[in-house]
Amino acid sequence: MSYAYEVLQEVIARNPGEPEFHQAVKEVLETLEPLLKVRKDYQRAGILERIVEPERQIIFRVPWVDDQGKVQVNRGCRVEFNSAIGAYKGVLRFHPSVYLGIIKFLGFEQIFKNSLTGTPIGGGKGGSDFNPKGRSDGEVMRFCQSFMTELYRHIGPDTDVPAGDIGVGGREIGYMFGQYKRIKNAFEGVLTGKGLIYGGSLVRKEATGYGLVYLVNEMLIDNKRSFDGSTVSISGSGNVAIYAAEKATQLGAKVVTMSDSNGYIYDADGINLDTIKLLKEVNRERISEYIIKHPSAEYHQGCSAIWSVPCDIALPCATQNELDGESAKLLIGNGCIAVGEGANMPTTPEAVNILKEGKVLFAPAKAANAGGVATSALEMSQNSIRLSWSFEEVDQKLKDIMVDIYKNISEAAKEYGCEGDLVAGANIAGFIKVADAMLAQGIV
Ligand code: NDP
Ligand code: 2IT
Repeated sequence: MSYAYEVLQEVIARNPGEPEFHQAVKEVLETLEPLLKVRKDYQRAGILERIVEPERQIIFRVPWVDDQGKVQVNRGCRVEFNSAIGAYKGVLRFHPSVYLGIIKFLGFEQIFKNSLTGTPIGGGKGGSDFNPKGRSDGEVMRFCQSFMTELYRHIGPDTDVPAGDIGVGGREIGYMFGQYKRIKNAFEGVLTGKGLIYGGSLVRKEATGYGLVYLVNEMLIDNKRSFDGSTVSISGSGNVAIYAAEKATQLGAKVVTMSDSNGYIYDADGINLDTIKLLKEVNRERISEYIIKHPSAEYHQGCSAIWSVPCDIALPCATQNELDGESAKLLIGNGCIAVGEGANMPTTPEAVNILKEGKVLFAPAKAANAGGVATSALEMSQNSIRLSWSFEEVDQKLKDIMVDIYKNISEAAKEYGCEGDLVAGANIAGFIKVADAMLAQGIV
């Protein structure tokens, strides 16, 4: 039994009922095998046993009062996973599906993703089972204030710096920042994704989607392909999806699908992003409304069939495990040449294998969506020096980071005998830096 396999069995036994966390750990540990064969010092120092166990997990009650005067109670949590290379960094997710297993999978992935960015940030993640959908601004504000009233004591600009994810956008970050500042009496860069007029960074809003396209573009160029003239299928219609669509369109692609949790739209003429931004960013409406303005487009109830739409490049940007084995077969059958993960772990392990066997180029989330957190790190730098960089400056830094990530993960894959396997390359390259920092810092 290999060292990695033994640790994986222990993770499954010690963390029952957390399948997403098991899935994320399994993928990383399996791909580390070639590295662990040559780096026996990792086993001697118990690196794997330590890296799979969060440094700290905080679970707390979030009571608030709804518009009807009824008391509501949600559960909040923050998993501070690893601080070997920097303060904990990672988002807060507000979605009814949130439980510890999801936050732990996200937090675990964040360690390696953050390491890949080349910036000094550790891994953490948090969230709540609160559902902002259908809630008034007042309700969202009261929830966010209650959430921060507990969270504030665990975070800080040099300790743990949360940001936004599913269900946490500019509005929620604003309410949480306001409450933190009020309690701490300190205006500091404790959250990223802040509004531009109170310490936010230009490009942070666009960063994950743009970064995804920058990285996939490197992968395409490396394989003598390009976005120009290609048909792109995107799932989701949130922050990541919208700006992935924007950048892909700028590079000459036609984006033909987008979705929300109710269904997807197909617009053969190319999706009109102004309509999507109005629907989603301003009015918080359902994507089904798109066809009212664009009657030649189609709306389909349910999300899974989105991958049956023929495309050259697929960018899953909604949520975990949204692209399964069947979908992978459909994509291959329709001639898809590349998949780039905008969401975290959107492709099931079965689908990843099918895509690999089908020779589809595959950019894994840890690398492909790292532009968001990388730009969060740039926001932290700007907060520290109390200066703001221009859009062009931040965008250029983001582009350079994504190009570097692609180079590092493809070289790592090659060095460890799995050329072209960017899943392995990303896991190995992200892991080495954290593991070596842990070695240097002793048994802590
Ligand atoms: P948003 O909340 O802005 O958008 C999420 C989108 O995905 C919405 O269209 C939502 O539809 C859809 N969605 C959510 N849950 C489901 C589900 N269970 N089934 C189908 N569709 C669903 O989130 P983001 O765009 O910020 O995040 C999307 C993904 O990208 C997540 O996996 C996140 O972890 C990841 N990510 C985000 C980063 C960021 O900077 N924001 C950085 C890196 C990764 P609906 O509105 O109906 O719920
Ligand atoms: O999954 C992610 O990397 C994010 N949602 C962004 C994290 C961050 O802290 O900006």
